[in-house]
Amino acid sequence: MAKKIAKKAKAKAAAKRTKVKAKAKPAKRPALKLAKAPRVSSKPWGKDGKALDGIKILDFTHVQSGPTCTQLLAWFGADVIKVERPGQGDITRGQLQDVPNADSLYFTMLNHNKRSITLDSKSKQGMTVLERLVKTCDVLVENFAPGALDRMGLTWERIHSWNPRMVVASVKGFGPGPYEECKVYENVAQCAGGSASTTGFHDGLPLVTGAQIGDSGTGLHLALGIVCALMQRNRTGRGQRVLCAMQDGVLNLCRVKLRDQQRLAHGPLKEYTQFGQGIPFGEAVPRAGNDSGGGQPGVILKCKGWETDPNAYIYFITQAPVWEKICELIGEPGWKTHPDYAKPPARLPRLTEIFGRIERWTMTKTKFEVMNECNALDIPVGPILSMKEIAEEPSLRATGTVVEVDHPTRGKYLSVGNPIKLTDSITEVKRSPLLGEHTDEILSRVLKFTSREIADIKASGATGEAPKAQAAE
Ligand code: CAO
Repeated sequence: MAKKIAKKAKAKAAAKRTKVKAKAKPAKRPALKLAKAPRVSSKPWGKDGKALDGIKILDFTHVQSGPTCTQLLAWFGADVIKVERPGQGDITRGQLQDVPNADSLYFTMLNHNKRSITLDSKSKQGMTVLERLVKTCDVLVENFAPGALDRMGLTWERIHSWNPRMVVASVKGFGPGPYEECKVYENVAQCAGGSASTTGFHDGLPLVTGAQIGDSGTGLHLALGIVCALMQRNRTGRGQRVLCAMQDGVLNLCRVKLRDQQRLAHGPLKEYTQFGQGIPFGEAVPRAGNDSGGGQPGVILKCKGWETDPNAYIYFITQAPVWEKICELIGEPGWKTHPDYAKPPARLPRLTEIFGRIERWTMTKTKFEVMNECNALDIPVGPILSMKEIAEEPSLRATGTVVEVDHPTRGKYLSVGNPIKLTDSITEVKRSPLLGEHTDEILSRVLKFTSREIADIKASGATGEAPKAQAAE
């Protein structure tokens, strides 16, 4: 009997299990958490405003590094209000002037799409205006000498108490450390950031490069820092400080050289031309002439016309994957299989001879003919383009990388447009402002001072003289 009951209970339990199984729903996947975002726009691409619409920048920058940064932000749609000292303004307005009584190209090419207000920040009324600017804007960008902003009375603590949402972004020459108080210009940064010691030929002087990696390079870094700080503010509600030291910015761009410094501890840098020439390496990364930083042997070679044209040259890289095509092209098919030339390690000690042979071929053609013939075979080469050729290049005009801008006092001039292309935030390059051109409209429309208050501010001399009639377009 007991056995019968146990059997029955077992059968019941089994039936229950089957029932449960039948009832059981498939395991639920955890729901995908989609990022919260506004509805997807149905407006045509490029017709739904700009990336940084609504962001106001208090632009306290001058010379090159800071203005590069705020120009980029302005191109992406931020309202950039450039605060300049009455009478003089940004010192570059008068530097390297080519047209008398007109803002220099130095200034106009770095300050597009901005508004200018003149303000003596060291006067009482000037500080009243600045306070309202701080309370109204999202970001303050400056590249004064170390301590200058504090001396003006605009300490981080004060700014943060006036507007805790404000991002305060600075370019300085050096970060905290022994040199933090130093004033720094472009070439100082190139030297201190490791660029100069690694640029030039191994038996020559250190060289600075024409690319403004200290100024414009650091401005570019700062712009990224600002956009990140604004993104974080969306979550935290508070602003923060952003610092880009020019030494750090240059070093970041010289990253491959710090890589080579460490490789040097494990033996000579075999892809450097000096290895093939049998020149011993010292303790520090040497200047590598025109060697490529990526490890693929590359040099600058003469092209047809080099005797008279200083830019009739081409950068040629003997990339391993296209070596056989190069051999065919230059008429050395035997090198494809010859043990002295077939493999990259065998070629390293023979690079001078190999490039000499390639140059005998490039010298029979213009740099553009070399470019066309090589690219047809996927062999990467770089024609040395002069600034004249770049200025006249139709494809750069078509993409807005080179733009013609009209200016009321200097007329038409060429500038470099926004090199960063967004499909839904199209850059329109607008001329730089005249000194103090927007003082009135900023005081009244942006900062909402009454006409009585504006009259008082002006009478105090805080904004300097009103711009002349020709200043308004
Ligand atoms: N109203 C009143 N005073 C103003 C003003 C205004 N609107 N704008 C600037 N000033 C004052 C500053 O407060 C400062 O006064 P103090 O010296 O009394 O504090 C003064 O003008 C000079 O400013 P500065 O020291 O920044 O300018 P400088 O020409 O002597 O130095 C530079 C220029 C670039 C070397 C320095 O600003 C610097 O090292 N900046 C950081 C690094 C940098 O950006 N370098 C790149 C420059 S581009 O090659």
